[in-house]
Amino acid sequence: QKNLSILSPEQIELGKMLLETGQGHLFENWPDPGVDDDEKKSLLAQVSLLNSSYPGGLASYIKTARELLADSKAGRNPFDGFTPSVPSGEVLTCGDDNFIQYEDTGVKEVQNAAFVLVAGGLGERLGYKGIKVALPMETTTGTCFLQHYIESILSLTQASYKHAQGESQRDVPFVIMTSDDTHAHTLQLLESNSYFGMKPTQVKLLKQEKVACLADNDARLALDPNNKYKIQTKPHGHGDVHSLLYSSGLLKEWKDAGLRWVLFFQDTNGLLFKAIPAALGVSATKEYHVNSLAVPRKAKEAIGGITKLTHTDGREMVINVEYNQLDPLLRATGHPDGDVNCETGYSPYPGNINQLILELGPYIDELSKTGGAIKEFINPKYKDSTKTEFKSSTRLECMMQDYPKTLPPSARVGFTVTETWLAYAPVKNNPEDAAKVPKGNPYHSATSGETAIYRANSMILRKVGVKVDDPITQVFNGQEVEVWSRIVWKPKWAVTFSDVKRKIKGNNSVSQKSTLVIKGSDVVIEDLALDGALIVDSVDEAEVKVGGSVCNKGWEIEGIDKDSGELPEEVRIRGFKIKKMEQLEKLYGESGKFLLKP
Ligand code: UGB
Repeated sequence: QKNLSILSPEQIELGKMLLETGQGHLFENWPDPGVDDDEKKSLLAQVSLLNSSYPGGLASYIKTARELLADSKAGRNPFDGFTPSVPSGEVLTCGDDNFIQYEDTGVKEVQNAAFVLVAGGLGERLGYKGIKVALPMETTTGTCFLQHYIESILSLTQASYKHAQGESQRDVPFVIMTSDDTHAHTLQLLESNSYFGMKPTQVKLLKQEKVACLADNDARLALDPNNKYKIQTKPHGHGDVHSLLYSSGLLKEWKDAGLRWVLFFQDTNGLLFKAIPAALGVSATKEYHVNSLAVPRKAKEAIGGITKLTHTDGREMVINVEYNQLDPLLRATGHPDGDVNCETGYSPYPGNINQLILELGPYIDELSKTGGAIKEFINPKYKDSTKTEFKSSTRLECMMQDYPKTLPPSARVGFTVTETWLAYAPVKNNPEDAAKVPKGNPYHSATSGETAIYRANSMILRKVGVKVDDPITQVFNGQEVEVWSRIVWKPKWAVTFSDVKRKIKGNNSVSQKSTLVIKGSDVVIEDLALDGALIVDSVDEAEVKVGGSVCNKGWEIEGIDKDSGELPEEVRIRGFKIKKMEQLEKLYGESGKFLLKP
């Protein structure tokens, strides 16, 4: 009461709301006016931000928290009444006719799409101090994830225009969700690299705010132990992307501009864009409101399982069940072994890789009802079995793939499975944890993320008839990986399987020790025998044909001891570096036709 005089009317209203929702402890022991007034005002300014950045406001946050905390204390399971079964979806095999057809359809649709990257996570599991999108995706060229994503979107858009024949060309929007942990660095990375060739007006950064921490089962907001005028906050999860897109007004803007699709993806998957065109083709062909891309999942792998859930009351949904929930759900529903591989060597539940394609119209309709709020969960760590006290404060969390949970049964929700080698190689685990991954399960490390790029490109070249040598097995940072020829190309050379097929002619071979980097857009490889390193770059106006026999000492993958000396972090976490001994490197900087045939 005494302090009302120092607060604005809006702050007084917020204070009342807090008192009504059982948060009086926030104001306990406040000194008289004149002492700590700025600090008191800053607490209410923080409350105002927490209130405005949560759909429904803080009162709604506290209400949901109480309900979920009560459920958690009572041991109620969010899947009560649901039986899991294996759903059926579209299965794609890279390079077959079906794949090519879907890819073709998908490319046409790209100009009607908006791309959304969720990049607010700090990557604590990876133990990397910088932002993850700045990490090199592979170290042969040093291209970082963000550059690759942007160049892929630009090249896909170009390819889409070619199909459009005369329709007006639009710059497809690209949104990046950041957080306080990643925002400034992401902006700096973009600005210092001229947005990697994208128009700055195409790119929008939306920053997610953290949510208030909860101190106990009554959902009392937790104060910072070192500052009684500050509420502790923690990240709310990638599910925030929906409410941010909705409240930013972008969805409406996109709809008015005639867009039809919104594609979501995560921060460190260097393979994803190889599967995006075909997956978008599936969405367009099957008219899916929601399509999630999935890959075969190894039991206990830290990716969610796409599951069909059938309730005793008849409700059905196909939804991601997160990796920590799948095992208990299976055990509770008649599968005593829980999350185990079946006879294929994989879990029968396809693995969610959080690449979601939503149809914009139904998406807006749904968000108009929910404001973008996503079903949340809570994961308190209790001090003991009485479940009365927490070890540390907790908070509500939400995941972007839970969006379909509120959809009506009429919604068309599907998924598309494709090969892991083609579509999924995230960089999430630090070397120490990766080395402990059970044999046969993927490492999800910087080491496996990079070697997977070479494997995918080698496999694609094999599919179009190039004789690429078998890989050798090597161990880096305690992880056994296949090392294929280091084959890398820019998205502007090939952004679909069909592009690769068109640009590779005749009889070609690449030895295991080789490195092949194709940077120019109009480069045709014809009758090339490569045993060494070859790097070809060209301006868009140059037509280059590359063939003949290229033989030199090449570039070698050299293992390093991660614990020795002062290694840059991005080298340390992969356990190897590229040793450049000898190469043939050509740049065609003018228009014209050129032949490179040593
Ligand atoms: N992210 C945010 O933008 N904000 C946040 O508050 C948190 C994260 P993680 P996770 O495909 O590999 C997900 O931590 O959550 C971004 C799926 O839930 O890498 O453990 C962050 O920057 C799981 O089902 O992954 O697991 C990153 O881009 C499975 O699909 C993204 O969200 C798994 O990813 C994911 O964050 C996977």
